[in-house]
Amino acid sequence: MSPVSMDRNRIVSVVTVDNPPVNALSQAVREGLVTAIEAAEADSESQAIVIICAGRTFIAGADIKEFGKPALEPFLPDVVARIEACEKPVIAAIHGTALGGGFEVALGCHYRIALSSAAIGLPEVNLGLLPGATGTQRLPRLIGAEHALDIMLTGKPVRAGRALEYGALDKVVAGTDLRAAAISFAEDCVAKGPRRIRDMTVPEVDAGLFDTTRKKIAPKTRGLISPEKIIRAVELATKTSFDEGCADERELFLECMASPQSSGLRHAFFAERSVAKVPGLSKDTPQRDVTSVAVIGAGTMGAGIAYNSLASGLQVTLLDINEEGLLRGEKTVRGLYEGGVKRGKVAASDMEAGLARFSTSQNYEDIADVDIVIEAVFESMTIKKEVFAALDKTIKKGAVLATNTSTLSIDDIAASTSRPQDVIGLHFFSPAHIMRLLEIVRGKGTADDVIATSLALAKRLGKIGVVVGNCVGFVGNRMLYSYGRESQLLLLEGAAPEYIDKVLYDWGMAMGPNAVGDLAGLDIGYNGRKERVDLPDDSRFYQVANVLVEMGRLGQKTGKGTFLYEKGSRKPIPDPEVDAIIEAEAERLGVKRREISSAEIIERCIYGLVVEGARILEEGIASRSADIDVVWMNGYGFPRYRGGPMHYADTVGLDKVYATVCEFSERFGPMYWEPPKLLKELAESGKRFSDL
Ligand code: 3H9
Repeated sequence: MSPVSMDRNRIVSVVTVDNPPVNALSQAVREGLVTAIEAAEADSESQAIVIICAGRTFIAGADIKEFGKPALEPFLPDVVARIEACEKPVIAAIHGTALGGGFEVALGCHYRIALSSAAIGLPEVNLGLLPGATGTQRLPRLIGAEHALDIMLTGKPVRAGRALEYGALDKVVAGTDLRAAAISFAEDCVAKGPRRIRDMTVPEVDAGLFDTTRKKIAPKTRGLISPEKIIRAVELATKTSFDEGCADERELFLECMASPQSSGLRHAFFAERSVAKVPGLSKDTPQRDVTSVAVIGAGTMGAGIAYNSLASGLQVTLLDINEEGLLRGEKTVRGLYEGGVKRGKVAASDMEAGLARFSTSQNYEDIADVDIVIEAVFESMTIKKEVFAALDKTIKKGAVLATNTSTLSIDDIAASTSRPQDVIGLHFFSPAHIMRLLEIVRGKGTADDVIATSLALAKRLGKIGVVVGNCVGFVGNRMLYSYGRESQLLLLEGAAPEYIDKVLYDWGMAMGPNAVGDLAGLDIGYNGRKERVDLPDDSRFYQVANVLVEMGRLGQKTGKGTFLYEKGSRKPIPDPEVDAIIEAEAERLGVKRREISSAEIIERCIYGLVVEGARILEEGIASRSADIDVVWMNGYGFPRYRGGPMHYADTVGLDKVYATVCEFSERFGPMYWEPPKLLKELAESGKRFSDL
């Protein structure tokens, strides 16, 4: 049965698209739309046509699942052109979100009516694309180049009220009966007849608009190709005929579609949605009620988690046995709220309501009734065990007991309680109220409903929860060890810190590894390594960082780490003293220094990640390679347009990655570079991680 149906209400034909969940423009929908428009046009009783959608939203775009496969006719630009060519007025009736190709279909219509709760947008840029069904040519004609550029370059949806002001909509109606409102509006449109955007000219634009826009977006679009193509397409709309502009848009769109960047961003889109479906965890798994949270430990992380929980509507108690620390934590929470209000991000009334749900305590008895505890104390197994033993004695039965440890064993922590089924890892990333990743670490005893509850909590906190298994460092930090290890070895072998950072930054990482170390504090990793008993027998392992910490160079907080920092500045400045320290260490350890190419830096650091990722998959610590990608894109600044380390390896080709890893194993020894069996098998059978 076609997902597009039609009925008639007196003189108005109503075409309904019903393709759950979001009415994406699959081949069947495209074909159905053309058939319906042709039938309505041929119907002598019909004088106007409404296109409306069933379910929760108007068409949310092209069907992204079809991308990367051979395109099937009818093509969307032709569908849009067919709608526009209709002799009878066609009206798009929008509820939910008209996005991408969905909004382009609406632009092919002659008029647009929407519910006040609806939004329109062209989010293709988030998928490494540009609007490819004539949106770049139609929207500037309708609302002017400046607003059109803004909508396409930010990719953000625009609320109906604002879209009406821009002229992107013709009418906005309150209430919920869109069908009735659209039919009545369509009757009014009969006398006006079709109004085609293709016949309009773009309102005059400021001569400097395109160059100013290029400069304005440059810092945010580093490395991306589609934003420039969007600007070029809109510029063409101001200079060429509609048909020429559409032909050029098509070419630019196909270039974007074929790029590895779009493949990476599309992978990111689906990967971030797939993490919520955990293999082996039924989607009907019951959840425990969570309305109150206690956060143990009022440091930066604890205060950030407390603020994040308050902002999500939860009742929060921040507990610390140290009074001074508790006061500081309370001040941090208030400061985060006040900063939000000052920047206009938080309403003053929300701050008031949030702080009214906030309390502090130094006494475990005060939190006995909470639904979930999130421990965020110092990263020491001894201290964590003491805290969990205390929680076990005081907290009500059935509460979730979570630890924010970033490396320690969940099972060992759970063993200090009588209820390992309630214990789980919730690994937040700093700053906790901003970073989107939440690693949800299941211990061997963790109950399914505790995992389901944690996934729901992640969503409530505005985070992407990724369920992983228990091992040292879980997925993210375990892989970070390999990445950091290589960048540290490269320092000894002759690459300067600022050179390594520049190469990886230019490759797309949010920051270079040395700048990240200084930001986080080199002592954090140093103390973490002290807790570990399984470090490799290698005197070079993180040795530069070790020496710097022992000299008191902890990073930004001490004004010097691997780099120097001027007072009040976060800008890393190369320090000749550090170069001398590195050279001396290399000599002491007998490491031969040499010239190192940028390609080697990238391969060693990124394949270091891939090799560890493959081991993590082999051991079942992550169930899918996409889960690893989501962790690295959302917690560690891995460029989204490369789709995460495992997707990146897939795009390079695992045969090539495997060959390089074998070469590194010969050159640098098998201790770090022994190729994982899984990588070998996939490479030899011509498969990818995503085939698993
Ligand atoms: C485009 O249009 C190109 C054109 O210019 C040119 C073409 C020639 N296709 O996000 P949710 C699935 S590019 C296929 O959890 P929400 C999604 O995977 C496109 N599937 O819901 C998920 O599946 P599952 C431009 C799609 O309520 C389910 O729907 N459009 C698509 O939180 C629910 O999704 C966009 O970029 C799709 N287009 O948010 C819009 N969209 O349940 C992309 C969603 O199996 N979509 N799915 O995991 C969104 O932004 C959000 O999904 C939306 C709903 C806001 C619509």
